[in-house]
Amino acid sequence: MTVSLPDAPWWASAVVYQVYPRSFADSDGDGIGDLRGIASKLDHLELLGVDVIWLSPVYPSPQDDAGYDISDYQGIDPTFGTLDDFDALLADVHARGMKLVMDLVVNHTSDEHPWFVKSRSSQDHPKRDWYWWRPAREGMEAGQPGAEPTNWGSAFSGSAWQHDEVTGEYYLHLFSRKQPDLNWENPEVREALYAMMRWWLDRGVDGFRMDVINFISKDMAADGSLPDGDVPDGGLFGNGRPHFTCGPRIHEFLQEMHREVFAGRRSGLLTVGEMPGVTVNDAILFTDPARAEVDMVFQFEHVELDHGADKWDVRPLRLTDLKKSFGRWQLGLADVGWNSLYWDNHDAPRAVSRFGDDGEFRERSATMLATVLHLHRGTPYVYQGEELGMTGAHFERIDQYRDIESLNHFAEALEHGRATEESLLEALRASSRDNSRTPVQWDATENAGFTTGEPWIAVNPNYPEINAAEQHDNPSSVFHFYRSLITLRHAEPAVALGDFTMLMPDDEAVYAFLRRHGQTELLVLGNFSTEPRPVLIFDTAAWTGAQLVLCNIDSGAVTDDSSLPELQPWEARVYRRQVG
Ligand code: TEU
Repeated sequence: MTVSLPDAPWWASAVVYQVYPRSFADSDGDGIGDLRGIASKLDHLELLGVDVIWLSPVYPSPQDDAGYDISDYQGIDPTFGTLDDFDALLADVHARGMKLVMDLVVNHTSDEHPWFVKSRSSQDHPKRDWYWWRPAREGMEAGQPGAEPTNWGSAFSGSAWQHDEVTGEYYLHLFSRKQPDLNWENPEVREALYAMMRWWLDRGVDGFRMDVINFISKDMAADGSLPDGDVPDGGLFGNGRPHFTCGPRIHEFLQEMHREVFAGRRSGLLTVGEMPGVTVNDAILFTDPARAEVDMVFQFEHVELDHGADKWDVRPLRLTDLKKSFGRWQLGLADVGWNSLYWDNHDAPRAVSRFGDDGEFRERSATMLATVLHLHRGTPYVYQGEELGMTGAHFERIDQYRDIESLNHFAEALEHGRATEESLLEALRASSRDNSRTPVQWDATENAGFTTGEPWIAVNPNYPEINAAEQHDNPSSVFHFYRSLITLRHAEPAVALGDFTMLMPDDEAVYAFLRRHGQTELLVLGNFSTEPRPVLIFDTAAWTGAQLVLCNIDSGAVTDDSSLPELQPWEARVYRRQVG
């Protein structure tokens, strides 16, 4: 049962589940997941208890970046099904009391989108200015090395500019060559995108997860030029990020979008902006309800704490850094705005393999990570398979990878002699996006029950042990633990709304905090290590006799002693007491 919380937005007590359709469930044996596959697994999501499904892109797409390169915003890729399949899925999701949120990818389109095909056709085409076309750098000839309009690198290796033979100009693509950036400076572009968004809302969808939405406003000078970025030591390209992250018109664009698309619509919609590089101060502005921009943002700080020079250079996570970061976000958005909470998604390696122990303590570390995350203030997101404690792919060979970012990085680093094949494979094993893109493990039959065909990416060979069928029947499984966490958020206002106080900020192994709402106080404890660890909080005696609400060790901890028992490896506990 979900308690209704007066004065609180509905999503304070909601949990969102991300479906990455290629890897979720395949209904027709082509090896790629599809809409009917998703429909066939709604029982699983209903049993889990999630409130909202976020569907990664299912639109027509050449699939250069797994669907984040869209060639038609108002259709469904035949690989995934039809609009009728979509409507049927949406109706079923609604009938089960859940909502469905679409992925909105409007920083860029596919180069095969008719808008870009027209834009590329000539310098005079009315759609020319819908994208970022620029001539070669002054004094240089188009196509020459270094003649790109700016020195920015793309997120997927190489320059962010592509020379186009048809007109001799360059177009901007912050991601792949097949993902040209839309020019949001042009009001016609914005109007076309808003109309498309209204069309989906009219169809019944419940909101949008907005892909790299804080990149849409670029730092353009009055003469139309864009600035060069600083080149890091030994780097091949300049860093353009400061020139397009939360750019000068970003708030204006989001407020306009809100007015044009969301204002006056039914309540119960959800908007979440994916925002790499967003700071707490930016996030307060983006999520202040009075400003009418978005409900919440995905920030990236906590998933970059283990990065060295870049994402391929992984360092061990210092727990104190994680606490500092999460603590700052909790405090920053305590009064105004709202946090979203996540470990995993289709771009990140799985947290159980990254911050936990995916060997001996897989279940315990997966459930500990989940407890710590879900008990923060904010809306938690569960990425498919996370609720099963699925582990990273850790592929051995380059031909097992499918992700454009991974493949391009491998090729570029080898070409420039920056690393050996062996060290690159090691970096991919830790950080590749494909780690989390392997098919959902439904049961112990061939291909984990994901497909009857040849899966587009290999199934993790551990599926006979880690799969949904086994966990549905096993009350002490990771799946049932996630259910308990979701039930707790639904039922306990202190989880949804309580104040947050970090405890033990300097401890490198134990994550501890309080949540307080009215007379109810929760104590959350998680051991991020394989050693037993003491709980060193000021008033342990106050917790004598407190109710143990949740624990990830079957035998459970007892509190009839005047101190809190030490935490076992990767143990998590949540206590509740009444105060004042
Ligand atoms: O991701 C944006 C983003 O900046 C990263 O998470 C990105 O994957 C980065 O390169 C990781 O190192 C979004 C989507 O979630 C991602 O799947 C798309 O590839 C990207 O935008 C482009 O649409």
